[in-house]
Amino acid sequence: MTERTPLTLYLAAPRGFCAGVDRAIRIVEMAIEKWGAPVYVRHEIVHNRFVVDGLRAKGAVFVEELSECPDDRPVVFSAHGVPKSVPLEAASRQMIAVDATCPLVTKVHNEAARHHENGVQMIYIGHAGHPETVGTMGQLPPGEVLLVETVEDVARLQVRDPAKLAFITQTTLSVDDTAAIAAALKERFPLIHAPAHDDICYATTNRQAAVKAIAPKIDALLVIGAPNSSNSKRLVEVGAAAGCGYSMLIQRAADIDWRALGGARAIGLTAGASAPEVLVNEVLDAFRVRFDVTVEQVETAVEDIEFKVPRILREPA
Ligand code: 2E6
Ligand code: F3S
Repeated sequence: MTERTPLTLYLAAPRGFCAGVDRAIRIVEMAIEKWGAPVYVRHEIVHNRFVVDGLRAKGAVFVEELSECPDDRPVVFSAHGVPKSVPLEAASRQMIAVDATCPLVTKVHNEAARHHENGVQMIYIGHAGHPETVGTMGQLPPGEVLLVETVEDVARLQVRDPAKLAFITQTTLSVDDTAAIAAALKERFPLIHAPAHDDICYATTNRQAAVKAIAPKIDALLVIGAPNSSNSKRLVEVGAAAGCGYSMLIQRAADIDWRALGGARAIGLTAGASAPEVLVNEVLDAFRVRFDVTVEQVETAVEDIEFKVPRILREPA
């Protein structure tokens, strides 16, 4: 038998599910238990095919718009949040609607509403077209929230009154890129109201910090996550920015380009906030088949946050 090449896998921690994802999945499961199948879910509950397929097998039906749901079945809104018009429409149709928006996204919605009530125009740092962006911008009337994606966008902004401005952010952005955009906003609009830090959530922050911690030790980084998962894609970018010449998003073990990893002796592995740990184990097993693997977990933070599900699911049927 030929000897397998030694390889060290640096496993980032924290990685994988955050409290908001865990809660959103529990909400769909509990809704199916409470009301039976089918339960409709507006948009992928979290951006992961394996999670979505698992819930579909239990009786969830995934749609993109509320117009695709019947009035007489419960609907769950995804963890990314929805524009204000969506729960209003559900109420007007007298639907049972359960909101699985992550509480940390709802906090940003509330911040936008509070500023708006005070006559403050909002600037949103985020990615165009992402459901969280659509949901958060959709908390206020059209034109009240201006979108900024890059430092260059800041120079192009046309605001109503530079003295009555505030900014908020998407929760899954790159911490470093966002700091640069926030600095550009503060330079152009010195009176702008800024959130205490930014609105990037603890899970996004911790997962990016863990990648930065392993980056100096590794030849390549693999991030388990979906192509439409913002937080997962940011981990790939953070790895590349921290010096990983090869930083790649994979959905599962079958996506690994073994030839590209050929000469690597130290590989970093992490998972986005919507990627289940079972996929991490699948990737570890795939490496063990090909290499003599030593796993080293690098833990840069301990997470013990848990979010309660909405009251309607905690009450008896
Ligand atoms: C809700 C808000 C933030 O694409 P994104 O990273 O936003 O979403 P997921 O589903 O990949 O991650 C969880 C999540 C949900 N993050
Ligand atoms: Fe919430 Fe952050 Fe997760 S906003 S869903 S805790 S990635």
